[in-house]
Amino acid sequence: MTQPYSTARLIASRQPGFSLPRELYCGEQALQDDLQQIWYREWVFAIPSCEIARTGSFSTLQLGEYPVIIVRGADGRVRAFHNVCRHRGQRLCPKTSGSSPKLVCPYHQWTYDLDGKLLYARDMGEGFDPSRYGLKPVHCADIGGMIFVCVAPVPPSLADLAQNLMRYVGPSALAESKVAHSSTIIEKGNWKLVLENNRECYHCGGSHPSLCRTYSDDPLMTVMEGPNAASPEILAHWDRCDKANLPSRFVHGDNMQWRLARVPLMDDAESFTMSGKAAVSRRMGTIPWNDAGALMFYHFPSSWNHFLPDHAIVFRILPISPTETEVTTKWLVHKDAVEGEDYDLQKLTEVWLATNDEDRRVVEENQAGILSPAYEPGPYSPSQEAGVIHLVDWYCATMTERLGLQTAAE
Ligand code: 3BY
Ligand code: FES
Ligand code: FE
Repeated sequence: MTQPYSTARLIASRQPGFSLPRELYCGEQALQDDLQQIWYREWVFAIPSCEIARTGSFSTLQLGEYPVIIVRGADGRVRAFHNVCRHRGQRLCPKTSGSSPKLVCPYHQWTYDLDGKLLYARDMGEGFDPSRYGLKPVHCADIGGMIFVCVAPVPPSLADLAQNLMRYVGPSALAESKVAHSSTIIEKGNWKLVLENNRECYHCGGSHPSLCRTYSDDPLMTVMEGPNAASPEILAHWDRCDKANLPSRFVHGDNMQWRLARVPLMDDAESFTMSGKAAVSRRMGTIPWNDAGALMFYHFPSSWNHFLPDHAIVFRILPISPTETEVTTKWLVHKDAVEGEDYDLQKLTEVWLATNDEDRRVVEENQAGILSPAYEPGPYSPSQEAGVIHLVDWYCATMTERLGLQTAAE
């Protein structure tokens, strides 16, 4: 098959430490390769488990070409399935979330149990064997209240991430929380631009007046070298957290695919609010102090998160087209916190609603500039954009390994 360019060749030609070649940010073939080699092979953060707390609660997402449904069964287990009816392929559930005792196809009402078994199909004739037409499963893992899915036949190992993530988010007791607010926006930018922008705070001072009230844009606050190598302020915070058995030190996965670290906010701020004070009077889980800082967790390719003492904010990105990305943000609070009494929704959400919109604008302008034939890759700041370098290095290494193997097998 002839292609206008090869993603593998473009990646091989890139200059380390520089932004990527143009086609990787806007080409149709690049997106197809990203989907095939990354999005359909990696674990993708889907939802917080508290969103489907009860039997029959479900949530759906569109992962590239794959519609997926995640549902809680009568046994309490969370399962994921391809959201595709086994009769004639209708998308089984068109809603993004809801609750239903059974999964009923809207077309001809084939009816599936919450574990995917086909329970009922009208007038299918003698010899029809419903056991052959259960929903197709998708790999699904609930790690400490964060649900990940993977559409690959054999998913990569989650052991290392699972062990660390459970330990770090454990004190936030995500399973004992609820979604106070959810926002979904489409950014007109390639998914890698959305993620690159998230991995640095070089732009924060110029773009995020409200976030910068409580979050330091000093690269020393986001760039950590190891569990004992960070700025004196962070090291002091980690010492204090250690004494309270609050896992906080920087840990990361192979090739920096994920990272966990708890960092203090500015001037003893408690939360990402305009005042710096907690937005929710009831703390989550067993976090011991209002000023425990933000546990930062990212996982490539789909997610970044902030677990604060009073609330958590989880973010999920999904590619929509070469130049469009869906960004979903959810604000979690203790399940017994009452809106209007324990928190004010506007105060809880205003900083990150504004920040998301500010990020959307810079990402869209970044994409608009890159669409120019005059764009050429430019250098990342080694101190300010080390996180972006980790991202593009992970991306290029992963793609090269997989596209390379594919070529060798041909
Ligand atoms: O979209 C719906 O409401 C239903 C419930 C579960 C499956 N779906 C067809
Ligand atoms: Fe689902 Fe016919 S396509 S019942
Ligand atoms: Fe930003």
